[in-house]
Amino acid sequence: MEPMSDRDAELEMRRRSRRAFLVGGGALLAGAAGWRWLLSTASEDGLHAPFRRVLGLNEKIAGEYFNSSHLAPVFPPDRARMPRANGDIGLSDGFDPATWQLTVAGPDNGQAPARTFTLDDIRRLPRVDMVTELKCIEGWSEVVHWGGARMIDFMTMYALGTRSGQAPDPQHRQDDLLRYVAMETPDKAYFVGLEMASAIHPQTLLCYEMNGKPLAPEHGAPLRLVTPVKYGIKHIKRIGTIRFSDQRPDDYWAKEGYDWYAGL
Ligand SMILES: Nc1nc2c(c(=O)[nH]1)N[C@H]1C(S)=C(S)[C@@H](COP(=O)(O)O)O[C@H]1N2
Ligand SMILES: [Mo]
Repeated sequence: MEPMSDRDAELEMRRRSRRAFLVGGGALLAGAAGWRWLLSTASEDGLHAPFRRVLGLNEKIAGEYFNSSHLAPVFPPDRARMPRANGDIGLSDGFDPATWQLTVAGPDNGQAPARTFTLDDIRRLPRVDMVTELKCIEGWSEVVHWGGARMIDFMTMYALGTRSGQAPDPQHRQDDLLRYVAMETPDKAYFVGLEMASAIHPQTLLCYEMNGKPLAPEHGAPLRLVTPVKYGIKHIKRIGTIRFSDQRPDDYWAKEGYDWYAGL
């Protein structure tokens, strides 16, 4: 192909971004953060050098972070159904949602004290509606309408997941992000690990609603993870603790022999 001028590249980038915006239905609900992410989707492999100049990305960022920013398909809301409640590990009896708090711990270096959040702290974040397919590794899937907040918005609003203690800025300060996120149920019986790129993916949500209703206990009330770029095993229900770390976290099903990434 002909080399592009910076000007051409900029126009092309705008065009692609606009198209990505229209195609990515869920992204219609996206705010500025989502827009930034959609721009970043145009930075995947196969683009001209001018593109990269326009975007101001270095190879490392483009490769490690933004390649995984592809969007999972979204569906019209009337396609949504209630999936079976599947898997109750970590959903032990005697749990009181009224006294639930989300604990967020930094890396295990004893520096950042743990912080706690209420459900209202999550509800205060920009609400995202997302209709995506929940795919279980056992072979079934269901389209579900989720309501919740983006993980990246949670991290940005409360300045979480970085070495500096500042709000994450994946495009400009990638090295400031810790490499992994671990989540576990309050009783620690179920736990998942995510690489940071997936944690900050625009479709990775902390969900408190399912098909227009508050999350039911068997589906993970008060708060669960949904990340349609991964199989259901990663969609931990009833999150109790989130920990940011540079060590790849343990993962319940990975320990049983499933792929740690469980990506789709
Ligand atoms: N705490 C907890 N979360 C969990 C599980 C589990 O056993 N315990 N199972 C996972 C699996 S295998 C799937 S497919 C989804 C199913 O979500 P659902 O019950 O809302 O359909 O939850 C995931 N999250
Ligand atoms: Mo599953």
